[in-house]
Amino acid sequence: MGKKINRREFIKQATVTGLALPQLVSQVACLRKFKQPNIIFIMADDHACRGISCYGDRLMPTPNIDRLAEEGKRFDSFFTTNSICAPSRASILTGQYSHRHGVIDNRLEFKPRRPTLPQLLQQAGYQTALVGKWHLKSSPEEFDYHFVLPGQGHYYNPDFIEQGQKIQEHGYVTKIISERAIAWLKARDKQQPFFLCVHHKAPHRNWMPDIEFLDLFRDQNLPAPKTFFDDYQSRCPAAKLQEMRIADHAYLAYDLKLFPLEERQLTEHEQTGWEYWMNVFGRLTEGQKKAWEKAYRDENEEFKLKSKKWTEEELALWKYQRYIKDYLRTVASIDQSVGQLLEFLEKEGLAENTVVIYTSDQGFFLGEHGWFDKRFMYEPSLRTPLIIRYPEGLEKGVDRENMIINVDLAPTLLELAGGEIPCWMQGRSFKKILQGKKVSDWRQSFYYHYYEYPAVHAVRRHCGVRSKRYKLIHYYYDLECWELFDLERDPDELNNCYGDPEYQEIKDRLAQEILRWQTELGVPEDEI
Ligand code: SGN
Ligand code: CA
Repeated sequence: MGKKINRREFIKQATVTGLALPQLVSQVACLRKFKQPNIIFIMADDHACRGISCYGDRLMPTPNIDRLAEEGKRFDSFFTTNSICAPSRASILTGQYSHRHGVIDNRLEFKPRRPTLPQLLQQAGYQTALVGKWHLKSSPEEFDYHFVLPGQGHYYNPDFIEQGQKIQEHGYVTKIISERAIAWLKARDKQQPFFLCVHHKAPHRNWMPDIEFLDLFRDQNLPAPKTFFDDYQSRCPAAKLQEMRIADHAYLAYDLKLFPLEERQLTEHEQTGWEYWMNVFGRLTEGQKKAWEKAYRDENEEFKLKSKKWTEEELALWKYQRYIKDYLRTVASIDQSVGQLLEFLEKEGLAENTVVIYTSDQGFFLGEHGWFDKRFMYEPSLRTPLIIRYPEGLEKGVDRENMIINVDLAPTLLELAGGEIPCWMQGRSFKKILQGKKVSDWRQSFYYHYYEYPAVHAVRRHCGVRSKRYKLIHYYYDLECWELFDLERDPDELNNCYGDPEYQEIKDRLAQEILRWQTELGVPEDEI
């Protein structure tokens, strides 16, 4: 028997081995026998599966994203490993979990110690560009070209940083990003394959739609999820202690577009929201402001007249309507943009040899449990859309079974591009799955870890494991509490069966599974 090592020793060894290997990454792939595909990686910000019609929900039609799915493959079991922006983006770039690439929350700067996906693709002969949201604090020098939003960016008349230079654009963010992406495609070097990232701001908070979609859903009532009035019984205290309830934490002006606000509505909380609102609304031109005032005026007047008489439930449901409609209106622009890109590829004869990916940095709560935002390991924020179209060579259809995670994207794209997958990547290429082949040793569970607490929305730190049927969550740090869900019997995750003797064996097995993954992935034992 070999020498038994403890977790700390295991992690140390894994790190040391990892450090010695960048040199082993393949050099320029100039003599490849196959034609390297172009890659367009479209990533929205906070786009939940339920906000895409081909994912089965009827909230709104997204014909262009659906078309991509019809011509490609839709993954129903794609998950993020830390449901928040910067960590997820860094995982996509590195193929590593948060603790390994170092960006465990949105507050940290991305300082990669090894070549990231665009650099590895450059080594494989690609030209690379990033247009849209970056959010990793550093300057995205690893791309040949960047045109990025500073920080979270703005919906209207946004600033951008183009190759290090700040400029202000006029118009709506999703349109500008699409135009700039297409402009880069037109000007690219046609001798080289390309990797283009189109990273949208929408549908991120505060959900400001383009003027052309302000009237979408007018006079319609969109269904609220059945868990909207969740009372959090049986769950750990974290579910109650969050600060992301539509009814309580969405700002009237900034989030729900109730403007102008009356004196009585200006609590301390609303004063903050009002300042945020003035900041974003102040960016609009006079013409844009007029269109906004016209679009919201009647409903806001009605709210002013009637809301004093409403019950708490009625008020919460009104807020939900405003929230979900604005969220989906911003999605309408994303769908439009996907259509424009697909059309461009066709027109240029690029459709056949371009892999087009549609995804998001994570999922989002669209009113489930009464919430907006993400962070929790619950399904609406954990599950993330993933659609891949590559007309040459990949199988079409829907993959419901295989659990794919965000760290798998980098190795997969590298393999599709004919590059080599460096050993420091913790994800695994799912190229075979894309080709419709059965991969018998594919993972049966995956590990999740959320760290950003204390912070906005007050979601407690937790880690956990999800298998096809079960999910075990461990809240630690300021809480010590466990949740176990049987997703087959309880897909909405309302019934924590951690204490149920019927689940004793499953609970123990999953707890072992958490430890196994922590060891394998090198998760530090001490809090980070
Ligand atoms: C901002 C939002 C939060 C959101 C984080 C992280 N507030 O702080 O609601 O959770 O971003 O989002 S806002 O008032 O600035 O809109 S993330 O997608 O970047 O992780
Ligand atoms: Ca996000």
